[in-house]
Amino acid sequence: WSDKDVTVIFVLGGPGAGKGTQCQKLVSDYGFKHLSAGDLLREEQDRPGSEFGEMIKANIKEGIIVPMEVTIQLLENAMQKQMEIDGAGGKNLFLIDGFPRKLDQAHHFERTVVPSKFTLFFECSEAVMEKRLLQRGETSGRADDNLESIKKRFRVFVETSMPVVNEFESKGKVVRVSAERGPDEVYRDVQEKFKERGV
Ligand code: UP5
Ligand code: MG
Repeated sequence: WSDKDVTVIFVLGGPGAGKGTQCQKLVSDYGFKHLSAGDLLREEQDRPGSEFGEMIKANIKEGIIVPMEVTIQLLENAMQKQMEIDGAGGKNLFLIDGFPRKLDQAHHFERTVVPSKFTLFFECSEAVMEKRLLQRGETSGRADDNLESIKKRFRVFVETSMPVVNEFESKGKVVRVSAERGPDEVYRDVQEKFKERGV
């Protein structure tokens, strides 16, 4: 696809930074479609007959990044499906949440699917993210919301995913928002920055 027809904003930030929470708010105010790579992987994991189910399950528990062929295919399918639903009059605005998590994924997606408009990056301390995730873990049922998995996710984020943010930053393609405060305060900052960027 061309970025003239399809707008993609990547939404990145550490585990528990609030990517999903902020995306939901943006969906209701701006008409974006929200595609969470993690949610798509969890759906695929639970899909009967999926050849990737076991691999996805094991990777998520360990906080390891699933091979991009799987994730990009799921994202592309979800975008295609959404565009078919919306038809010719659709605006094709997508928030892609939690992806790309590795430099080669970013390069491959932008080359083979569509270049991103920019990356919305939520900056948050590990102490705050840990507290949020442990609290969510009391009810979420997510296999990776436990202290051991959380520590592994933090490590992978710093070592493997931050280089993606840094590369986009060096190209002037990052919108950075502090995610330490409450959801509404964070969202106000997001809206302000989007306005500055002409969204
Ligand atoms: N909360 C949110 N915002 C708050 C705020 N401002 N103040 C106070 N509380 C706030 O929020 C987390 C919790 O905090 C919630 O309880 C929320 O109410 C509260 P959420 O919005 O869910 O944060 P989010 O950043 O989305 O956290 P999430 O846990 O989803 O982040 P991850 O990046 O860890 O999870 P994801 O689902 O993206 O990935 C999971 C795994 O899938 C990865 O570890 C990896 O193994 C795999 N994966 C891939 O391999 N490839 C991909 O491309 C994507 C995922
Ligand atoms: Mg999420």
